[in-house]
Amino acid sequence: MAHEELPVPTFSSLEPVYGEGSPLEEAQLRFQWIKAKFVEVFGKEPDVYARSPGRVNLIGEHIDYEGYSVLPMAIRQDTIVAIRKASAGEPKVLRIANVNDKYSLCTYSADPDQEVDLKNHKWGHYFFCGYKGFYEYAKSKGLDVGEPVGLDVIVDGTVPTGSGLSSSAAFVCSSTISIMAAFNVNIPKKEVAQLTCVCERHIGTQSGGMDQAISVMAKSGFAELIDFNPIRANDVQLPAGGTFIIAHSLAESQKAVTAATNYNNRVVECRLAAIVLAIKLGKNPKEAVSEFKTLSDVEKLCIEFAKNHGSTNPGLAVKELLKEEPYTAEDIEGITLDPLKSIFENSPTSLDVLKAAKNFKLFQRASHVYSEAKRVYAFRDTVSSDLSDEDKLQKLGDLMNDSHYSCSVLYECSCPELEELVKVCRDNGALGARLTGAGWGGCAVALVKENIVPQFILNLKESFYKPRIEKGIINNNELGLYIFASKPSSGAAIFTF
Ligand code: NG1
Ligand code: MG
Repeated sequence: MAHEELPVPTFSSLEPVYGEGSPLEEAQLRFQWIKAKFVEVFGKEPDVYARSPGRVNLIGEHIDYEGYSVLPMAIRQDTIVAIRKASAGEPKVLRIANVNDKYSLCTYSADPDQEVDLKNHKWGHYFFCGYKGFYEYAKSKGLDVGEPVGLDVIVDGTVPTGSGLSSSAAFVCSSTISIMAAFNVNIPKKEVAQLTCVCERHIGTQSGGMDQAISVMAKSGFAELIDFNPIRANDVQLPAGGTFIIAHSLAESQKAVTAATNYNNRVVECRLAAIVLAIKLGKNPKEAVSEFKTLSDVEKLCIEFAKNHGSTNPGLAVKELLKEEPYTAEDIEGITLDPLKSIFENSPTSLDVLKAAKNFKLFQRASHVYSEAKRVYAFRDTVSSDLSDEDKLQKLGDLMNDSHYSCSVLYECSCPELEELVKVCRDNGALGARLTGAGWGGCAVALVKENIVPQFILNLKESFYKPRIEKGIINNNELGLYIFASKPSSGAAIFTF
């Protein structure tokens, strides 16, 4: 059976996930600590634990929400949620605590229908998203999970936040999976991936499904090509001799806070590009608005257009039919014959985007999406080609560099710190380097030949991090959190012990 059809695995020991030796010892200590903290805060032991990892996206940025495949791998850093389901007589309250005292206790009533209070951002909101997702799923499937009851929860996350490594999805997925385990609900991983993607949107970002899909479906030793509609994970064995290094730009990307001008803005621009292309390609405006939600929806029409011009590249339609200058709202309304507000009337977060936006760069965003979608397949095809490992690595590096250029120049989701970091990586021998995740801060990922990894890390410390240590931005002893090599780690798991 395809592994996405299987349920999230349940283990009674840590070895299957954390392996042997020091990672295992570290994990054992961590779980003991979580349990002790749980008893200290709630006076009882947890029923069950769930873990879900962060991820690094190797290629395919800002295209998951447009329906295109992406190619991430899970990292070892993860979020663990320990949970106890209260009995019917106990207060119907969710109490969410953290092993890190920096995060104070969050409480919510157990009513899953209440909205997430977006005006008051709290770290516990991510758990509550997962909680809502569980009940929404149960309702949609007609599952009887009983009346809501109280839940006691302790969270321990090691994925750095605001880094483009998906601490949010690690948290939402481990939350949802812990709740499912506490309620004895067992469903295929692809359904967990789908429902966690939808429920994380309660936080106010119109995310695609990459992060949740890889967090739930990852397999140790493999990157995954993730397809959407339906969600599928295809194993990708990376060539020998190369290592992915993750390095933080030290600019924090607060996606939930900047959504209207950054992330959601791009989702809206892509939607508008799809509508305008559909109209230019002969659809009437009403039909274009109702049927063309993403650039992948309009791809077929673009390819037909391209074929009439001797090409198969949907990017040709973008080049010929969209103007390079930014569109004003009036420009677009002249094409859609409908006010933009009415197109997005059911999406409050999109209306926020319209309020904040001066204009819309449809040409640039669509050019990025179609070219990035092609690079993902080129990456996959390179990996499975009969080139030598050396040549494969070189080609993968080139694709990563092209992806970064497109993110930076066409999608404009980079920032000065990331630009500097990517350049430092390349100057120090990386075969390729690019921003990873949403961007506007966070991490870069660099592909480096295995034999130069220690020297590469030393050089980055010297040229990128040392000046920042001197300025007091980070401490020397925290450096390991900001630059590290990563191997493809395994996906979500449930632990009972
Ligand atoms: P990060 O970098 O984890 O915030 C976000 C989205 C992804 C994807 C990437 C860009 C969420 C939960 N995740 O990831 O779906 O669109 O940006 O490729 O919003
Ligand atoms: Mg995130």
